[in-house]
Amino acid sequence: MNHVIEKRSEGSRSPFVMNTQCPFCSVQCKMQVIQEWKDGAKPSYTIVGVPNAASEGRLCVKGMNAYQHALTEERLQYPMAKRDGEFVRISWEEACSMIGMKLRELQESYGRDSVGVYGGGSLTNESAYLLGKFARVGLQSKYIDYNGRFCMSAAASAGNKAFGIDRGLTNPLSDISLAKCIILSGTNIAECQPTLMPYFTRAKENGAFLIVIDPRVTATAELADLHLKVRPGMDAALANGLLKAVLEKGYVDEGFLASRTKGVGDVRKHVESLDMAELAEMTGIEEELIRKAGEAFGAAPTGMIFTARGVEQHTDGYMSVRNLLNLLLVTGKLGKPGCGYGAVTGQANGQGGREHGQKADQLPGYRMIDNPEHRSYVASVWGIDPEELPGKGVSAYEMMEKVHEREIRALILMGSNPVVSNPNANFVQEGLEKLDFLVVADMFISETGRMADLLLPVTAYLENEGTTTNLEGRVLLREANKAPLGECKHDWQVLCDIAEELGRGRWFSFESSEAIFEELRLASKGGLADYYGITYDRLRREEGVYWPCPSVDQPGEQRLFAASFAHDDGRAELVPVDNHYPKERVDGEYPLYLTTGRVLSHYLTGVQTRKSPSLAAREIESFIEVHPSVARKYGIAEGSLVSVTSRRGTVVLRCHYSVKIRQDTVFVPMHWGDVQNVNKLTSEQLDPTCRMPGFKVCAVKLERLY
Ligand SMILES: Nc1nc2c(c(=O)[nH]1)N[C@H]1C(S)=C(S)[C@@H](COP(=O)(O)OP(=O)(O)OC[C@H]3O[C@@H](n4cnc5c(=O)[nH]c(N)nc54)[C@H](O)[C@@H]3O)O[C@H]1N2
Ligand SMILES: Nc1nc2c(c(=O)[nH]1)N[C@H]1C(S)=C(S)[C@@H](COP(=O)(O)OP(=O)(O)OC[C@H]3O[C@@H](n4cnc5c(=O)[nH]c(N)nc54)[C@H](O)[C@@H]3O)O[C@H]1N2
Ligand code: SF4
Ligand SMILES: [Mo]
Repeated sequence: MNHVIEKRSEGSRSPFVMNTQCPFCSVQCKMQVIQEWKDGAKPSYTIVGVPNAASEGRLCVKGMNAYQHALTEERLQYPMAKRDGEFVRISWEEACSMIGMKLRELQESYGRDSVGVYGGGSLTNESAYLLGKFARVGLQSKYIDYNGRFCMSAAASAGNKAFGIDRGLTNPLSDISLAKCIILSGTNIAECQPTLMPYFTRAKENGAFLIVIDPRVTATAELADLHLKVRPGMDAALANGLLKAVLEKGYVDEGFLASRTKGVGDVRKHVESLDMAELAEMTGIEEELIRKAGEAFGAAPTGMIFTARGVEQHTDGYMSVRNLLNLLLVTGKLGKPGCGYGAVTGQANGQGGREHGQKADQLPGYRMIDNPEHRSYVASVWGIDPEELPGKGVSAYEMMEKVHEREIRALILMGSNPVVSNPNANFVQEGLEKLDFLVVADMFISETGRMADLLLPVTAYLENEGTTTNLEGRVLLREANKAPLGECKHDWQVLCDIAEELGRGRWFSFESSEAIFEELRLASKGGLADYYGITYDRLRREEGVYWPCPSVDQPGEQRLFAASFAHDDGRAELVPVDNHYPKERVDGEYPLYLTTGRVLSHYLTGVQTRKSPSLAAREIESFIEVHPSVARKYGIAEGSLVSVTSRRGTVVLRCHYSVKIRQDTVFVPMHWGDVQNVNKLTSEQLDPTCRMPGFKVCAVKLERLY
C-alpha cells in the first residue's frame, strides 16, 4: 500500500496510538488509529472502535478505512497556483498576497459583495464559526452559504417553525429502544449511519413496530415490519394519509394538543377534506397499508419519527417534514422518553455547521442576521458597529446563479465540491468558469479544485483539533494527533492569514482552535444554540455535552420539549399541508423518476473515499439501479452501459438490475463526478421556504449504448 506515508513522523518504532473520531458521518464514532512497524519499513494500521454514548464502540467500513485518505501522499501539501493551465507550487506568502491583491481589486471595482464564501458541514465548529465571521467582518460581504443548504435546510426550517428550535434529534439515541412504533422516512440508516442500526434492532427486540418509507427496499427497509414503497416526491400526501388514519380512529392526544400546541383545528379540517383513495393513488401505496401504518403509529404508547434526505430533498421538503411533525404533535409523541423527532444529520458536523453563521441569513448561536437585537449582540462580541454587518445573502445554489450573473466574481470555497454536489451541475460548472478568481481550500484536488486559480492545502482530521456536534446535538472534542502534513494549514488558520492580508487581522488574531471556541461560546450565549456552558476542559472530562448549555454548571439538555416548546408562547405549531406533486413530472419523453442517494462505502462526492484503496475497490464506478422489467423494455442488459438524460444533461452509467426498486423509478448514487455526475441531470428548482433543491426527484429517459 504505497499510498501510506512511510515517514516515521512520530518518532519511535513503538506503536503510535491516535485517539480520534471518524471524519465522515454525523454519528462521529470515536476510534483509535494505531500505527505500528511490525516488519519492514512500512507501517501498518489497526483501527479500534472506542466505546462512547453514540456508537458504543462500533465502526462501519468507512471509519475502518478513514486513515487511508488522511495518510496518503496524494494529498495537497503546499499551495498551488494555476499558471498557463497547469498548477505550480507556490509559497503561502505568495498565495496570501495573490488573494489580497485579487480580492482588493475586485471589491474596489465591483463592491464588497463581489466576493463570496462557500463552506461545508465537514468543517469544525471553530472553522465554520470563523468562516461566517470572515465573510461578514473580513470581507464585509453578504454572500456566504454552505453545502448544508442541500442537506439540513428543509428539516431545520421545519423544526424552527414547528418547535421554535432545530436540533437534529430532539432526544438522546438511547430513547430509540423505548419507542414502540418508529417511522423511518427517507432515511437509509443501514448504509448512511450504520453504527446506529443496533438502536433500531434493540427497539424491535423490545416490541417496536418499524415502518420504513422509501421507494427502494434498502438494507434499512429490510428490517421493517411495514415498508411503504412511496412514489418519489409524494411524502407530503403520504403523511396526510397517515394523519387521516390517525384522526379517523381517534388516536389523538387532546390534552397535549390543547395545552402544548396551536393550529390543530385547521389541520383537522384539511385532512378531513382529503380522500384516502386519492392519496393512495398519488403515493402509489395501497389504502390499506397507509391505514395500517397510521393506526400502528397512533395506537402505540410511544413513538418516534426519523427523516433524512429522502423526505427533505424536494421542492416541498419543508412542508413534507412539517406534515410528519403534525403527525407527532397530533399523537402527542414529543418531549417524553421514547417520543420524539430526529432529522438524521448527515455530515460530520452537519449539526454544528448549521448553527454558527455559515448560512446566508444566520449569525452564531442560531441568531438571525436580519434581527436588530441579534445583530447588535453579535457585533458587540466581534467589536464592530452593527451597521457594519452586511445583510442576508442567498442560498448555496442561488450563489451559483449570482456567479453566472457575474454579481459574484470571486469565490472562496472551503470544504465542498460544488460542481459535483450542486443540482444542475452543467450550469454550475459553466458559472464557475466565468469567475475572475476561484480559491479552493481542500485536502485534495477535487473536480471543483481542478477549476481553481489557487489551491490551498488544509489539514485532515488526524492533524486538526476542533469540536463537532453530532446528530444528537452533542458537542464532541476531537484532538489532533499528528503534525500537519507538508505545508498544510488548518482551515481557521487560512482564514486568519487572509484576513491579515486584507488588513482585517485584528478580528482574526487566533492562535488555537480553543481560542476560537472561547469566542464562539460568547457569541452563542443567550442564542437558541447556546454553547456558553461548554468548554474544552469539560469536553475532555465528559463524554460530550448537549446544547443548549447556557452555563458551565449545567449538564446540557438531552431531551427537548419536556415542559415547553421554544416559541415565545411555549406552544408547537401545526399547519395544514397540501398534497404536492414534484415540480418536474414524468411524461412521454422523460418517462421515469430519477432519485439519488448514497451507498455504504462512499462519502458524498467521493473525493475522500475514492482516495482510500479499500473503499474505492468496493465500488469502483457509479451505476443506475433499474427494475429488470423496465430495463428489458428498453433492451438494456444487466451490466451494460446506459445513457441517462434529463432536460438538463446526460450521464453514462452501468445498469444494475434490481427488483427492489419501484418500476416507475431509477436510482443513481451521488459519489462520482464528470460523466458519472448525476447532478448533471437534477433540477435547479428550489423549495420556496428553505431553498432546498429537489435532488430526490426529476424525470429522465434511458437509452442503451453500444
Ligand atoms: N455511506 C454514506 N453515508 C453517509 C453519507 C454518504 O455519502 N455515504 N453522507 C452523509 C450525509 S451528508 C447525509 S445528508 C446522510 C444522508 O442519509 P440518507 O438521507 O439516509 O441517504 P440518501 O441515500 O440520500 O437517502 C435516503 C433514502 O431516501 C430514499 N428516497 C428517495 N426518494 C425518496 C422520496 O421521495 N421519499 C422517501 N421517503 N424516500 C426517498 C432513497 O431511496 C434512500 O434510500 O448520510 C450521511 N452518511
Ligand atoms: N444528487 C444529489 N446531490 C446531492 C445530495 C444527494 O443526495 N443527491 N446530497 C447533498 C448533501 S446532503 C450534501 S451534504 C452535499 C455534500 O456535497 P459537498 O459539499 O460537495 O461535500 P463533499 O463531497 O464532502 O466535499 C467536500 C470537499 O471538501 C473536502 N474536505 C473534507 N473535509 C474538509 C475540511 O475539514 N476542510 C476543508 N477545507 N475541506 C475538506 C473534501 O476533500 C471534498 O473535496 O451534497 C449534496 N448533493
Ligand atoms: S461513517 Fe459514520 S457510522 Fe461509519 S464509522 Fe464514520 S462516523 Fe461512524
Ligand atoms: Mo448531507
